[in-house]
Amino acid sequence: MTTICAPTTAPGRSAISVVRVSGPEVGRILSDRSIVLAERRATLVAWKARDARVLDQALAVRFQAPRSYTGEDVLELSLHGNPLLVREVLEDLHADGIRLALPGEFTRRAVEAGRIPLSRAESVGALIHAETSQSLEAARRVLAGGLEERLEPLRKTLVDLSARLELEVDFAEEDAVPGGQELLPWVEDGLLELDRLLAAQERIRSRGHAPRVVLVGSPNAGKSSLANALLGEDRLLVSAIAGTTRDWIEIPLPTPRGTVVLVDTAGLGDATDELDHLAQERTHRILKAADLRLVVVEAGREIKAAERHLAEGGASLLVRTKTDLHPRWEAPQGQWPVHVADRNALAALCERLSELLDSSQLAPDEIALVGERQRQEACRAQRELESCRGAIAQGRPEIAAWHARQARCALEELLGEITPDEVLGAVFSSFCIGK
Ligand SMILES: Nc1nc2c(ncn2[C@@H]2O[C@H](COP(=O)(O)OP(=O)(O)OP(=O)(O)O)[C@@H](O)[C@H]2O)c(=O)[nH]1
Ligand SMILES: [Mg+2]
Repeated sequence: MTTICAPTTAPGRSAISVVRVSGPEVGRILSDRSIVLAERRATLVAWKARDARVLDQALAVRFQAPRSYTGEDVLELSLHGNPLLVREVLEDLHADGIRLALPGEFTRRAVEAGRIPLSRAESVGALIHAETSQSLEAARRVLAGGLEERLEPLRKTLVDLSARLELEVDFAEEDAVPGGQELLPWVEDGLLELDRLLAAQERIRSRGHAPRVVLVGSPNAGKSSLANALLGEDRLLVSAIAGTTRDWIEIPLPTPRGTVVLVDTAGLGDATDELDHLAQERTHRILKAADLRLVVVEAGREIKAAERHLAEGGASLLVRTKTDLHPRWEAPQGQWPVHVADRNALAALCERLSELLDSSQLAPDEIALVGERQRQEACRAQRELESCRGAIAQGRPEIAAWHARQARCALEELLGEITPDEVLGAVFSSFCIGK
């Protein structure tokens, strides 16, 4: 195994930058520099280049194999956080025969050394890239071993299921009625469990980013004014001239339950020139990425077919603006009347937007799968269990037993107990360098 090194902190200036070295040459690198480190104890050292120049005063920690992140000898150097300094240290190590780690290579070594199963390693990547507190929590639970704990009973059930089905095969000739029917509830329970894990992942994934709330409507409907009123600041350009907003603009809106992203757009209507046409095209494009559409229509006016269409399909709210100009008008059921100075209506709308964040909350003991690979293995286990159910119903225990075994294999691969090399390559290529 070669020895590898990489910065483990983000590039740029900071108080501290950490460089990690892992592999059998760690001891040699230290003794070449006459540094003696007690294991797992932070020690201030003068970190020297190979030509004995002092590069930095660094805090060094040594982890001895196998009690380290990678399972190998590891050295972590906390340097002053200047990218030039970090580069000098890495170049010097490189000249010493230590190569730069590939993305995710430290974690890959941890998996190969049996320090952590693949399913947990994947959650390390998910933890670093999580953009919402829900996806962060989901990754944290898998990293803490929640997935193995959760799937162990199912794995045991599948082992027992195959064994029982094989017994049915052995005794089939003595039995007049084809057996295995009493095992159907086991299969159903397994399917239900996989369903739950997949559904939780889907919920978290669809909220892997802050929810996007797109304001859409005719020119001059009051979209930008409504966005400003919700934000409580004069952020967007507003005017009585139709067609004020051209590009779509994203602005984070803090709500009591977290942040949603408001997206103001160019008004939709009869395009009068090339610019109008281009601006409206952008609005249509961003609408596809909306988690919620706020269809903005001035109060008191007839709703156009296009607006009704936007308000009916999928997640949307019909908001009626400028109610101060139409004091006698009453909003029909299900529509949201508001004007820019109506604090109560604005607060109620903001509360409604924050519900978008709530729907993705994890229940206290809920576990969600992490990443595409885990999802695919869970789907494979599901397909095998469905085939198993079909075979039992047809009185074919030998075929059912085979599918039950395949379902168990999928589950073990999901957990990373069996992992082909190319799977490891695919998983870790999406990691960052230094992880
Ligand atoms: N009285 C009153 N006027 C409003 C209200 N909301 C918006 N307006 C006015 O309506 C006009 C259009 O407002 P905008 O917010 O620019 O409308 P828009 O939908 O963003 O328009 P485009 O960007 O052109 O598509 C401006 O003159 C605003 O001052 C409101 O609640 N009450
Ligand atoms: Mg506007």
